[in-house]
Amino acid sequence: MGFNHFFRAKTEDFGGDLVYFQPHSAPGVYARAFLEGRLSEEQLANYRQEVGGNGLCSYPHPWLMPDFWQFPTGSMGHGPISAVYQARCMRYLEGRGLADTAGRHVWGVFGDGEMDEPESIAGLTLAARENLDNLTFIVNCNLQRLDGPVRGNGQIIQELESLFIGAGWNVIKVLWGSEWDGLFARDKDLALLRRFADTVDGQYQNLGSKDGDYNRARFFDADPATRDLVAHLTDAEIHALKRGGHDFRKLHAAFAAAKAHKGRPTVILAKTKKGYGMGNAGESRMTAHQSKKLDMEALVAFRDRFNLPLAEGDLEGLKFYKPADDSPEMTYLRERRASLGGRLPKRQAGISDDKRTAPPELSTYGKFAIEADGKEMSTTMAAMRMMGGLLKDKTFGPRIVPIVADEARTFGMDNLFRQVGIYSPKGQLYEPEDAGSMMFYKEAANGQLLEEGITEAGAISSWAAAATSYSVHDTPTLPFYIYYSMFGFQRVGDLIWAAADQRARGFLLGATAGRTTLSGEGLQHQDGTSHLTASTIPNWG
Ligand SMILES: Cc1ncc(C[n+]2csc(CCOP(=O)(O)OP(=O)(O)O)c2C)c(N)n1
Ligand SMILES: [Mg+2]
Repeated sequence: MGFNHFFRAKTEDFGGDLVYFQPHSAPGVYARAFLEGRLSEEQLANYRQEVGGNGLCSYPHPWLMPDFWQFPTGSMGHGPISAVYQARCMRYLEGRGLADTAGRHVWGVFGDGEMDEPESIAGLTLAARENLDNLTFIVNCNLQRLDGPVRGNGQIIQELESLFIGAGWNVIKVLWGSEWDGLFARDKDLALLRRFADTVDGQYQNLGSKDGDYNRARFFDADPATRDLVAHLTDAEIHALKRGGHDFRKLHAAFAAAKAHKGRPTVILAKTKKGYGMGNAGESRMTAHQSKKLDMEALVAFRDRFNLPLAEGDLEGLKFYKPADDSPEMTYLRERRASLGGRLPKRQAGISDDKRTAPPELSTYGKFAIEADGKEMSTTMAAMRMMGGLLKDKTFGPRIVPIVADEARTFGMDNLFRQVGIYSPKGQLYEPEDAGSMMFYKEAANGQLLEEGITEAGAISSWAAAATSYSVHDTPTLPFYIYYSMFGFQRVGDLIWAAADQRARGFLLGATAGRTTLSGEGLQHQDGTSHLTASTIPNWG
């Protein structure tokens, strides 16, 4: 649905939408790219192998496939938080007059199991608070994760609905396919609704893996009212009652409503079956996640389910199937992408020449350090002074994005509050207590400093968005994230890896690092290790 109707590619005069893909949906994205002629059979056959650059990485990795993937979402939870801070970064770039991002949309496709990661939900309230209606999450609620049900004895969709509503999001649920509509229309006393409410996800999964007669006996017959409601349906018709996430019309309606919604981000909770179309080999099975092969029976079921024009003889030894170039399917596929601006995902590898900005001479911002004259100074203070000097440069300064997680005063950066302002899309709706002072707490819609509050995961995601805007928005910015050395680094090491994977460019500063500064404060401040941990990220200078 996204590829055919909503995900717009970058063109000459439009920056394009951004899509954060569920990592293990990569094979699906590759399959589509194969149909579009972007990937060869050989590359598909080399899936999950590097083979001298002619393979395909298992998950989205901009490092391994720098012309294809934009965002590394392989570690569950990275996609959701990165999507939030990307949508916010776009507003920031707009607010500061650095890039025109209006009208562009960030889409994120995630798993229901993935939503258990703290990072997945860490940015939700920020997205609502800053009215990020340029952001849509689609959570594929197939009720399962790798090992089993996400909430065997509960209902993940209801749980997520409460969570997102509480966080201030617009929530759209796509639960039942169109085949159910007639039943709903006749169900005047809401018997179905009660059956739905009484059925836990473990049972839904079980029902999903079974045929119509089982569903009639175990689901509809449990209440005389629902039994009567489906009395006119055959078992095959009961079997064909789809879940909403497999109904293209309902999905289209949901995507369109999400896109049109103003003032808040939207989440689409789509109820699906894991392994849909895999028949006995996986559909709604406990083992769905691990099944890698389709035997002949499952292949036949797959063919039938998707109406593929293949005889049984064709299936034997079949590796890949591609409809003829002039078939209606391929024509449609190409037309849809053409109308949405072309291929996607696609990563821009460098910066356009006209967007480059040279850094100023070292002497203009680092003179005090070069000619220290025997004066000593902590590295934190020296770094901050240099950044302060860079910020004053007329052309380079505006490109700098200072980021803190509620420790600006600790690191002697509070002068920046007034000097460059703190970004807030609402400006400043109050008179700051220290309004009369030289360094008052100034919030502004074009503020430069990102004061993220106490969220290291949020701050590093913000940093990664700015550090890759050279590629994602063809707008280079130079972010400095200054964090409490120990707390800041250890907690978000995985997100730092992800930033490196997407070829981030910027500075991370573990302030008050070392065993010298705050040893009196207890073990966690005696940081002798974060330098070592940092050095384990292979592509960092
Ligand atoms: C942080 C992290 N832990 C574990 C994994 C391995 N893993 C990949 S997919 C998956 C299950 C995902 O379940 P869900 O989010 O519900 O997605 P689904 O496949 O059901 O759509 C796991 C555990 C991972 N990629 N990242
Ligand atoms: Mg799942």
